[in-house]
Amino acid sequence: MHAWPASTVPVLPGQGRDLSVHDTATGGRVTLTPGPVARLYVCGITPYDATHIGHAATYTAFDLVQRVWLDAGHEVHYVQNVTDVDDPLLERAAATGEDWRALAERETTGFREDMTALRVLPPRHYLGAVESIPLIIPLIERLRSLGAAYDLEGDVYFSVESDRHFGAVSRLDAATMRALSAERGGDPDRPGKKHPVDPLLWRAERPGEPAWDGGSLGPGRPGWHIECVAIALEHLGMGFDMQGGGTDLVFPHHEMGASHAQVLTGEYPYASAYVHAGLVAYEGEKMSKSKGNLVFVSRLRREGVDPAAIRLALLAHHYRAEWEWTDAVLAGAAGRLERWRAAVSRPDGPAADGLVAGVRAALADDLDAPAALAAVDRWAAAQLADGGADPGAPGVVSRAVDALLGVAL
Ligand code: 5CA
Ligand code: ZN
Repeated sequence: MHAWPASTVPVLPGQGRDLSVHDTATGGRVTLTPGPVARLYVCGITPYDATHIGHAATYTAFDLVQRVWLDAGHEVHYVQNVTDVDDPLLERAAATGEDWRALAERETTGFREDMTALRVLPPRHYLGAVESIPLIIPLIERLRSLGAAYDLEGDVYFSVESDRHFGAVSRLDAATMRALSAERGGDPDRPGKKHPVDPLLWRAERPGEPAWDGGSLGPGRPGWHIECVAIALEHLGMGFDMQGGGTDLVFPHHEMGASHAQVLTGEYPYASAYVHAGLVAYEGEKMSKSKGNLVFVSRLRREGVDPAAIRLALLAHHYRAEWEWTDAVLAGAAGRLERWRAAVSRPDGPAADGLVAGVRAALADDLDAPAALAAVDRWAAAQLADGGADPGAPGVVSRAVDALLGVAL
């Protein structure tokens, strides 16, 4: 699968710092020290509907990770998947009578366009579940041969008890795991399972559902967690720097992914940090496809909203916050964009060295985008009030805002 085009990233004078982030697995801060190559896996969309502001917020948060690492002198190997076959996609296609492949292709195309408009830098490898099936099957066969997988009426399950580190990502109690499993695609009440939260690795063919030849697994389709593991292990390898997604992926998805990989490789941990973005709400509830309270990026763009204003509206909230999208949030961002553009369009300005250092420090400190915006606000306010004598300053500010925040002024 192809990703989307990258906007150019200006190189700034000096060098950024190493990134410190809140890690879900430890519940505290970790400062990541990637080698020359920083390795990032961010879970991609399930393409059955258009990109909403919640998705955009999550991918913009991890875009900051890529930008901070680039600025710190790393090469970034960023991998993302597209869950282009899974229950919600098949259910939506069945409900509307559309071919599931056509639906997935259309929504993935829309996602690429939205990401391009928001200047989210693309992953280096962008892979669909369907095209990754040849990678997935041998992993499931290996889990079986290790005694970590078992068959149930033709389906194949992963045994969570096979991983002695199981639970280390989410650190949740058994009752909460069970409840979240039921809510998020699992089947804790299915009779015959070894453990209620054991997830599917391979779902045997059902009438009317797509299926692939699984070799010794029989015809069927892959489970959700093993999809991301197969793609991450193939393109990043074990022990990569960061696994990212929204908080709804902590359990079961990232917990199961870590366990699958740890059992497969005998190594620990799967990722150095598990980083999760807070869920964005609209009209009082978490924005979700199932609730239907969605604000689509494509709709805002069609209405003439500048994607840079959408991006600034997202960046005005810390990625871990759970915040609500409102018209006022967007209006505030549009006003800020206008002030910043006016400020950098003047020929001279106040010295900008402090601003570059301030934005760098804010982002390295658990991606504190609101603090980074405040640093730019201060420079813009001084520029608009009193101006300054440094002829290079507006250009430096403009390049820093572009490189580190992804906003073209
Ligand atoms: N395909 C899987 C991951 S492998 C999936 O969760 N797809 S998704 O389309 O449902 O979500 C894509 C990303 O957007 C996930 O990281 C998810 O946590 C995030 N996301 C979904 N809803 C919101 C929201 N309201 N606010 C912030 N992020 C969200
Ligand atoms: Zn995933």
